[in-house]
Amino acid sequence: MASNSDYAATFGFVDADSDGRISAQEYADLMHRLGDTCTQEQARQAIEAMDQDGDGLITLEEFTAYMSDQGA
Ligand SMILES: [Ca+2]
Ligand SMILES: [Ca+2]
Repeated sequence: MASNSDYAATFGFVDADSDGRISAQEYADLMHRLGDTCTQEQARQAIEAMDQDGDGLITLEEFTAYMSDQGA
């Protein structure tokens, strides 16, 4: 089972500009770095699935809650 600090490390990896929020653009960039194809629409939907307050950005709290729900 992953700890919160593991989530924070993963979050920091995705948060390319280190502003404490993951945007759809950062998510798409990560997918591209991993060699995956990800359209802006797919990135937006992935963000929407994690976004709890509807601001279109993922905070560490939202990310951790989502990952915990997945049992990851
Ligand atoms: Ca960011
Ligand atoms: Ca949010």
